[in-house]
Amino acid sequence: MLFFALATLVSAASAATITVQVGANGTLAYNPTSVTAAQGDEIVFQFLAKNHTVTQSTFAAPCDIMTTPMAGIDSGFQFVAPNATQIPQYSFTVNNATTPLWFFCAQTGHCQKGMVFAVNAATTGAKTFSAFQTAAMGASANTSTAASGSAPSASGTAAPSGALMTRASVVGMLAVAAAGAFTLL
Ligand SMILES: *[C@@H]1O[C@H](CO)[C@@H](O)[C@H](O)[C@H]1NC(C)=O
Ligand SMILES: *[C@@H]1O[C@H](CO)[C@@H](O)[C@H](O)[C@H]1NC(C)=O
Ligand SMILES: *[C@@H]1O[C@H](CO)[C@@H](O)[C@H](O)[C@H]1NC(C)=O
Ligand SMILES: *[C@@H]1O[C@H](CO)[C@@H](O)[C@H](O)[C@H]1NC(C)=O
Ligand SMILES: *[C@@H]1O[C@H](CO)[C@@H](O)[C@H](O)[C@H]1NC(C)=O
Ligand SMILES: [Cu+2]
Repeated sequence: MLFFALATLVSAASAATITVQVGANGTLAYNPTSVTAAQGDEIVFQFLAKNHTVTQSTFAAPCDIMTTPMAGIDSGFQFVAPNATQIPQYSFTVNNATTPLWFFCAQTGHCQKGMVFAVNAATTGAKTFSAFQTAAMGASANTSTAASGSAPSASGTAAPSGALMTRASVVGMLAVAAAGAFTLL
């Protein structure tokens, strides 16, 4: 019990921000591809090019948006013009570090090219990031999984960094919170 209390305290005190680049240098990739996060850590996705998404799936169906036990979180398509001077950003907070979270890009064909991402994937056994990516690359193309684009427009008015952030808790077993945020960087 004492250990639990201390662990909770430490985890709360050390909440970190983990930045993930999406499509850097024109690649169909998240960088890094897989991260380890503690409860309370915020994962921030910076969309650097093209027209990608961060969309939650399951290990079993890497290229389909999760529908059960709850709707997966979804950044929607984030288009970045070649001459863009601002980039869209999307973030969510990890509420349960012992539940692995699986993601893919919903742009046509990107998931099948290995554009997938994981939080707290196992490092050994059947459900590693590598196994997930391999499964994604063997998944049938399925354009009906395209993200719904529920996120707000990236063309925000000039505002202090973070001021446009909204946060919507996602309830249910998966225990992640989604926040669509379009910070002008
Ligand atoms: C993008 O290119 C820059 C410059 O070559 C390099 O420093 C950076 O590591 C690259 N990033 C990725 C994700 O490939
Ligand atoms: C981004 O991709 C989606 C899905 O392919 C498409 O519907 C949308 O028009 C694209 N956005 C832009 C600005 O090209
Ligand atoms: C495509 O995705 C939808 C939504 O996840 C699913 O209902 C459908 O069965 C999938 N089709 C194929 C061919 O995988
Ligand atoms: C980018 O290029 C498009 C098309 O030429 C133009 O309409 C837009 O104003 C440009 N945006 C910036 C930020 O330069
Ligand atoms: C966290 O996830 C694990 C594994 O999925 C689950 O057993 C546990 O009940 C979850 N804890 C909370 C507080 O939701
Ligand atoms: Cu993509």
